[in-house]
Amino acid sequence: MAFRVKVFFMISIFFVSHIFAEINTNEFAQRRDKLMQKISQGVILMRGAVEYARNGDVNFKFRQNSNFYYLSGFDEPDATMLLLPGEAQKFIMFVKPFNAHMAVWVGESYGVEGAMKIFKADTAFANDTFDDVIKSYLRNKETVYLPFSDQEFASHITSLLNTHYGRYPKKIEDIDQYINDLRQIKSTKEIELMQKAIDITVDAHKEAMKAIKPDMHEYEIAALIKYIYLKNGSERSGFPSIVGSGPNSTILHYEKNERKMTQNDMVVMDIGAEYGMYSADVTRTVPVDGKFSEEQKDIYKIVLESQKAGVEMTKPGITLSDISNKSTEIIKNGLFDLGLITDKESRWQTSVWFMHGVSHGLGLETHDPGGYRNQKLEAGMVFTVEPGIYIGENALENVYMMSRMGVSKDAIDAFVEAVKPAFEKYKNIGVRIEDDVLVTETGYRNLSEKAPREISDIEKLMSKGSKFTE
Ligand SMILES: [Mn+2]
Repeated sequence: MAFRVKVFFMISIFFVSHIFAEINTNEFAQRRDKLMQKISQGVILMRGAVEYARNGDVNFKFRQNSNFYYLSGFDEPDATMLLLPGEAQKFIMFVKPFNAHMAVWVGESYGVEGAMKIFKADTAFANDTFDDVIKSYLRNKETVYLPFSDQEFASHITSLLNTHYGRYPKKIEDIDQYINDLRQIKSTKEIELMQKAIDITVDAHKEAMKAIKPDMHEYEIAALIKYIYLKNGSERSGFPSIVGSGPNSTILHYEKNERKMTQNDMVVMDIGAEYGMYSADVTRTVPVDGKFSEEQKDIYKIVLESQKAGVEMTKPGITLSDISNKSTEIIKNGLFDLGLITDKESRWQTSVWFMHGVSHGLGLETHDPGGYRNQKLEAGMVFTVEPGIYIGENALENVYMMSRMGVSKDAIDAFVEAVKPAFEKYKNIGVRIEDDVLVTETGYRNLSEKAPREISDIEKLMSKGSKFTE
C-alpha cells in the first residue's frame, strides 16, 4: 500500500511551473475587465478543469481549462471564479484550501491566500463553502452567465438556483462565445509564447528529418519529437503527435505511430508543442529515404504551391474562405493534370483526395475559437494553412459513398475507370503541409517558416546525420 500511495502522489504532483510566470497578472485583469464590459447586466460564473482518473489511483496529468486560464492564470484543479461587473469586489475565487499535510506529499498549493495574493482575487473562499457563499452573491441578480460547454457545472448551478426560486437569477446565458471572441485577437505576450511553442516544434521537425531512415518505427520519431519538446521547456504536446508513414500518411488523424517505415514511404508529421499553455500546429511531409521519387514530387509540388498561395494572400480584410478557395483551386488543377480527377467543376471529385478544411484558429487550443468562414481577418489573429492530398489505398472503393451526396453510380463508375491508372501510380502517398500564420497590420508573418518545406531544403537536411541515430 505504501508503494501505491507513493505512486499516486508522485503522479498527481501539480505542475506549479513557469507557466504562471509567463503572463503578467495585469493582462489577466485586463481580459476580465474586457469581458465584463461586454455583458451589460448580470454576473459571470465559471469553473476550471477538474482532475480525471486514468486508472486505479492514477490521474491524467492536469491541464487547466483554456477559458478559465485565459481569465485568471490559475493553474490548479477544482477552482471556480465569479465575476461581478460594476462592483467594488468584482473577482471572487473558490479554490482548494491549503493543507499542510497534503503539502508534504504534493508540494505547496496556492490556497485561499495564494488566490488573493498571487492571482489578485478581490476575495477568495475554500471550495467547501461554495454552495452557501455563492447563493449570497447571486441573490437579487437578474442574469447569470455560465459556460454551456461545462454542462455538469451549469446544471449544478441551475439546480442550486431552482431551490430558491424568486430571489435568484431567472435568466441563464452562455458566456463561452464572449470569451471565444476575446481570445481571437492575440496580445504581444501571447504571440511571444506561441512563437516559442512554434520554434520548439520547428526544432523537433528538423531533428526528426535528420533522424528518419528506413526500418525505423514511427514511434521512434514520435519519441524524438517529444524529447525535443521537453528538453526545450515545453510542458507537453498540444495534441498527440501524428507520425504516419506509407499508407498511414493518407489517414488524417493517425495517432498509433506503430508502423515500421520503409524505403519508398512518405511520412506525414503533424505535430505541435505546447508552451506557456499555447499550442503550435505544424505539419511537414518527407520521404523516408531522404530523396523524393518522381511520383512523390508530383503530389508534393501541388500541395506546396497550394499551401504557399494560401499563406501569401493573408492580410486583414480577407476571410479564411478566400484562402480555402484559392488553395483548393490549386489542388484541383493539380489533380486534374495528374489524371486523378476528370472534371474541374466537380466538387465531389476533388474531395476524394482532399477532404478536410484548409484552416483553423490556433492559440490556447490547437483548434482555437475563431476563423469563422466569412469573418474578416484582423491583425493579431493566428490560424493555420494546411492543404493536403491523400491517395488512400481504399479510396476507389470508398468513393461509392459519394452516392449519398446524390452522385449517380454511373458517374462514379466512370470516374473510377478513368482515374485508375493515376491512382495506381500515386497509391499510398499522403502529403500535408501546414504553417502557423499571424495576421499583421499590413499582411502576415509565417511563424513556422523555419521548418523546411522546399524539396531541395528537405533533401539537404535529411542528408545530414543525426546525433540521435547512428
Ligand atoms: Mn492543424
